[in-house]
Amino acid sequence: MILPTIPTPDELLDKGFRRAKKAANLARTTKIPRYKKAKVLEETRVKTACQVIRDRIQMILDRTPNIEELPEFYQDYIDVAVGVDDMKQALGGLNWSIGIITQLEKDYASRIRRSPPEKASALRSQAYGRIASVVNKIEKDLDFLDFAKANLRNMPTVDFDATTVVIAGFPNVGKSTLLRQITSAEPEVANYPFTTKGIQIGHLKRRWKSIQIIDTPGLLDRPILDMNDIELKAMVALEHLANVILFIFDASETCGYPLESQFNLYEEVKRIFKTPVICLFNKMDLADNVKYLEKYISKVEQPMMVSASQGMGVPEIIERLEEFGDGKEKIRPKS
Ligand SMILES: Nc1nc2c(ncn2[C@@H]2O[C@H](COP(=O)(O)OP(=O)(O)O)[C@@H](O)[C@H]2O)c(=O)[nH]1
Ligand SMILES: [Mg+2]
Repeated sequence: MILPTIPTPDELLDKGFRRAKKAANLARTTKIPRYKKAKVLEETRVKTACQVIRDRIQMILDRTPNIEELPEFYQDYIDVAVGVDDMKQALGGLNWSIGIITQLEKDYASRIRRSPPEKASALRSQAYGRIASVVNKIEKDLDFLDFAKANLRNMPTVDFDATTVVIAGFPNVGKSTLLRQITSAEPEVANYPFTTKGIQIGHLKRRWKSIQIIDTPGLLDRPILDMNDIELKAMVALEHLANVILFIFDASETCGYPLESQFNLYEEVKRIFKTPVICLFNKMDLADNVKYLEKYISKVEQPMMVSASQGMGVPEIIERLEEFGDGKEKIRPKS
């Protein structure tokens, strides 16, 4: 998501006052009766300063997407990354300042018009002081929006019409290998709050549907019970997106995690997500202790035996994925 560039209060004020001076200089060259001149010029300065500053703030509001109108996944994402309430408060602050500046413009324009010419300059200066004070009051809001802009850059580009598959499983079970095998192109890498590596999104186009596969290093690869609130929120965001979860076991245990622990993670994922889960037993080329493996295979529904690095079983996985619905069913307005 690209948010507009956010100025500092000083930049806003500089711009407003500089443009006001220019406008007054321009007005000076026009024909104005002598007795009116000082008042006209000061009024021009106040009005121009107010308009320029107000327009700049309005532009920020206009170019910031309305959070409530975004798909639920993005709302969750923004909430985890920067906080939706804080974001709304900052935008509210900007809105407030526009109202106050509009009021100041009206007040001081009419006061200058009604004042004796020798008082015009003092009134303009008073108006500038008030404008500066309003703009300085939104400093924390501007700061926050600048922080939000930095944090919401490189948000994952999600295709809300595609069947969305989220990959889970311990580190080194073969998630990245599988993602690359299923989707031909290099996966797109995007930021994801509270994962260090960023998420990978791969796309697969079939004749009649598109499938996107998301790998989230650091999020679905360790016991969920260890997670903090924010990590859990990041997981909920994924849940809103996923049509199906692909849980990957390393049948060979060469990843370093015994099947027992892998099975516990699988049970947690099943418990927390309401989304259907497909189980894959990967690295079948290395698995030799069939009896031992059988114990876990028999505990899951419709397991698939694959070898991601050899491409074995990959067409069958794609066929399974095609059975699932697509993103449209997942999008609902946030209650
Ligand atoms: N022998 C074998 N190795 C595999 C297979 N799938 C993945 N690997 C290897 O396992 C290691 C970890 O794979 P990776 O995809 O990075 O796992 P991730 O951490 O879950 O993303 C890499 O060295 C892969 O080459 C497989 O089916 N068979
Ligand atoms: Mg990986």
